[in-house]
Amino acid sequence: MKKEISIIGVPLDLGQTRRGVDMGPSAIRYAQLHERIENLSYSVEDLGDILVDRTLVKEDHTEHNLKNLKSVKDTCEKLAVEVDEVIKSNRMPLVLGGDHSIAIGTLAGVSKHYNNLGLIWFDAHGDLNTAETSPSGNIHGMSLAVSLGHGHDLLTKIGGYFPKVKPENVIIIGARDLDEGERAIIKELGIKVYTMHEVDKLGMTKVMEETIDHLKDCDGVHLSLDLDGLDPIHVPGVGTPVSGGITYREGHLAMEMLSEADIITSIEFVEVNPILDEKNKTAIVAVALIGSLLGEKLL
Ligand code: EXY
Ligand code: MN
Ligand code: MN
Ligand code: MN
Repeated sequence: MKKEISIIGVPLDLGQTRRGVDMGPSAIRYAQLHERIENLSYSVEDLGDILVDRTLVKEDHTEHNLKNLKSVKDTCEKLAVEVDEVIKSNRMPLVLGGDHSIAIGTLAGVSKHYNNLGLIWFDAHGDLNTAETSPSGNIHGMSLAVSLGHGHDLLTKIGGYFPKVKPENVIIIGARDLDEGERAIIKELGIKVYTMHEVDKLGMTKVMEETIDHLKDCDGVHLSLDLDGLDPIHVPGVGTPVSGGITYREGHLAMEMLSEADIITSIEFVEVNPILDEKNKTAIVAVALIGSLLGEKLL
């Protein structure tokens, strides 16, 4: 793993309708992210937050079933530029959300640097809707589809190229709430999904061994971790909680195995909503998981 990390906050809450997730980056910083990473002998720089232009919201009510399209697009474009610059300067981006629509921007900045990017999508949801299939019109439920090249042109073409990732290089872990249209696209594109059924049945060790093996020919791997992939008992501060998720220990084991395999080249942690949280518990879990991912060990 690269030993130089650049933190980028993305205080975007417009990819969904529950306010508060824009405070996620602050909550994660407050949980001592910087210190935690520095203690692992990384050189850390915090680039601050991407500017979310909320004046665009008033223009944002025309597009069919795509809430706040212009605002999300604008933020993702800025994020893509910043992520691109971080990678060009030979550092690893660590992006803090914000809702999961920001993955569109992160991947637009990351993917151009790799010929065969792998993507681990840790989530209770598939985020594989399009405006045609979405039950909510919330773009955070569409970000993986967009990154695969499915969705509105204004989103799929961010960064000037598409798709950002090939379906055979995508692995979803922790899914337990999929819409009908998402199930159809999973089948159509042959996306590898470890639902909670597979996590229960195989155990997290096997899931991660298979994941790491599946991505062995990739020249980079992006981890997009939606905190709602974990069980809400451990992370109450998420906007779309679903019971029966990944446990705290399974989450750590997954991060520790990725650390040992040394395959992750860019990272994002999303959907921390301090307004819904209990004493910043969710941000604290996020920072602990990032610690494990970056090589923290007890002995
Ligand atoms: N599938 C539902 C929708 O598209 O509205 C819920 C999506 C929640 C997305 C969360 C953040 O991962
Ligand atoms: Mn998500
Ligand atoms: Mn989710
Ligand atoms: Mn740990």
